[in-house]
Amino acid sequence: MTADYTTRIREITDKVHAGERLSCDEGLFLDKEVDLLTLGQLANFVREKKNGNYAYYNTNIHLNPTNVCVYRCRFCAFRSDLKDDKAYVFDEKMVHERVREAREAGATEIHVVGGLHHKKKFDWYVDIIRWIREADPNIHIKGWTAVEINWLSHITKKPYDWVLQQLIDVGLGSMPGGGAEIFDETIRRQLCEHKADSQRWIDIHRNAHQLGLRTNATMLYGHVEQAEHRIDHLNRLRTLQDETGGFQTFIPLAFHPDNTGLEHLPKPTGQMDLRMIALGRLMLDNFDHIKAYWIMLGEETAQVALGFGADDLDGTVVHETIYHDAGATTPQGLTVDQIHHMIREAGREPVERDTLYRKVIRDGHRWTIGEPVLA
Ligand code: V47
Ligand code: SF4
Repeated sequence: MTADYTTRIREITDKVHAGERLSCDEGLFLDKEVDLLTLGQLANFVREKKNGNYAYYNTNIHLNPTNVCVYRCRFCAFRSDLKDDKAYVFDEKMVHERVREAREAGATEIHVVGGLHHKKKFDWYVDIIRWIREADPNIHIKGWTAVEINWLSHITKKPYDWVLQQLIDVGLGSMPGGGAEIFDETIRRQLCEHKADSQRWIDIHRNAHQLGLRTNATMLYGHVEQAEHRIDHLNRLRTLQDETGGFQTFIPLAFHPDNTGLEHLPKPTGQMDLRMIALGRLMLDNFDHIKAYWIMLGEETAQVALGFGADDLDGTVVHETIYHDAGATTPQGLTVDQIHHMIREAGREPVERDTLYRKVIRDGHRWTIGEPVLA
């Protein structure tokens, strides 16, 4: 360890303890040179300052209404061509069935995201949200990523805020953070050349925030990107959050290579997964929450992540397909008891939240929403 290294760590530690923002240079140093335990200790300090000992989860269910997609992202194993045997499209009856299942499971949230179908018109995307709302007036609909909003704007030739408003009018409650991948334009071109570019992703989230929707943000890591691209990505998110304050959670997403166009690449290691959680917590000083998405990390790493900067595990999930098509070996869902056990074993206190981070008060499968749960 050189004197310069020790001095830099001391300076960064002082800044973190004083609640000061880290620069991109400091982020790069942390990403490239600092050991996992130092990174984790710093991130855990921030995590406990922001969220105390709480670890959040929600009771949710996924709905991927179609896997047919006009795009061919190289990292995606979920998509299908129109005429593939595995191609599917949900209709009204199937949506109602999924909502009935959600209600029986006591889910407070339905997470809706899918492919961009070659033949489906704007109305179908609106109908999916409407059908959910008709079947359940209470469930929170977190749906359609910026990539879908961009596609809908393209096919209707209407601006983003018009598209978003139509969806809000039929029941959309918030947006997931997918489609961000890596913002760096050169890397993005290698991963997903034709879909919504970085500026569009940012503009759509800005628009959503202006319309009162809370959204999440993701970063896909562990493929061809380098530390410089990750820090640039986090910095672009931090800049938009300074402007709008509309992001709730940051979710680092580990690349799963099986059945993708990047199958030759190794899966990110547990070491890297924990580093990305910690780095996100340290750089995104204006985000309240960092999510360790257990489906993607595996239950074991997600549990450890609760001590490395994460304060949220996502939810019970049920019916996850995007990661399972790409080789995830986690279960497709967990029970509330299993999540409680994971959290308690990690020394944290489980708190069931709704999508907007308010406490969920339960009476069996019936629930009501309480106060925000920030410590
Ligand atoms: O945009 C696709 C990623 C995202 C692979 O907001 C892959 O609460 C790894 O965004 N390996 C969709 N990642 C999932 C997503 C998400 C998940 C959970 C919670 C929330 C939230 C959002 O999944 C895509 C893409 O970045 N993805 N294929 C793959 N093979
Ligand atoms: Fe289509 Fe989304 Fe897969 Fe890209 S990641 S190919 S946009 S389903």
